Amino acid sequence: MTSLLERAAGPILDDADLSLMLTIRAFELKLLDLFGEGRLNGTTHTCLGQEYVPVALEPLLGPADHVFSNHRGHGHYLARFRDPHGLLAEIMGREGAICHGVGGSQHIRRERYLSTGVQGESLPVAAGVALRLRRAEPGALACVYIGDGTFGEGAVYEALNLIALWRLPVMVVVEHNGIAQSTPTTAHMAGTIAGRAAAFGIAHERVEGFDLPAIRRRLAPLIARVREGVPLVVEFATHRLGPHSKGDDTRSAQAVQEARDADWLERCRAARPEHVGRLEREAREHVDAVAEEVAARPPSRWVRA
Ligand SMILES: Cc1ncc(C[n+]2csc(CCOP(=O)(O)OP(=O)(O)O)c2C)c(N)n1
Ligand SMILES: [Mg+2]
Repeated sequence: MTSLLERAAGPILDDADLSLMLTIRAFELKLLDLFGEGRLNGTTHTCLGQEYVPVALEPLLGPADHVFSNHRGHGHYLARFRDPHGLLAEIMGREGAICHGVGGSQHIRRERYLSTGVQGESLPVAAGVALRLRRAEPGALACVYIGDGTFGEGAVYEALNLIALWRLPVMVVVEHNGIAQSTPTTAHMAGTIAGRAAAFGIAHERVEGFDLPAIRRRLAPLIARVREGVPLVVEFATHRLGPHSKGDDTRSAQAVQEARDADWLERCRAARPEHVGRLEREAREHVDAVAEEVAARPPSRWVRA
């Protein structure tokens, strides 16, 4: 039986996973600093607190799989490509930007990765891509990240209907952080995500906590079934640590504190303060060096081919 202390401290994670999660954390904090200094344009939505979700899924996905991301997508991109230089250059509009600086934080396309800031837009697109995959590249899937609030979009249900009816290889990953911008889930969602998936006969799995090896063991056979045309909704019960975007946190101090108490990093630090502290420093130094190098680059130029 695990002791109270062990449970408060959280699971022991692999260094490679931890370093990737910490790099995403450091990247997001750096972005908020750069915005604060007036050095970035546009907007940003950080995934602070949710970093472990794409890191958990990353080894379960392959290069033939498509990933559809949303407005809160930096972690999704970094977990897939480990490319903080390209992403920061994209957000800063510098040479080496993934999309020549035209897409910015929310609109990125690279190989089989596409993000959009338009809520609910990606699910119908993913359904179409999955139809093509089923016919032309059996075994590949489309993974779509959406938030709980995005379940308020009608397009989500049109897509779920076809995904179920046509047995499309789609995995919908719901990052359920309990809030949509400023509206708590309790004030915007009737019923549950599980109930909504069930209405279409789609399998649903709810994931709590951040024990990455355990999550992977549980999801691996379900994702193998997705590849055979049995779609899946995976709901991660997670926490948004930061504001919705920048400086627009409308939550009560108590709600923010609850998110902090649940933070995977706090719990990992508690388990191994020195070890995690060292990895944290390394990640911060790495991201600082990336930012310095990218900020010194000339502006990116969009040259039509
Ligand atoms: C079609 C559309 N409507 C509204 C918005 C503005 N908007 C951006 S994020 C957001 C809330 C999304 O909440 P959720 O899906 O829970 O994702 P989270 O921000 O919590 O990660 C809203 C309303 C938008 N981008 N697109
Ligand atoms: Mg949300």
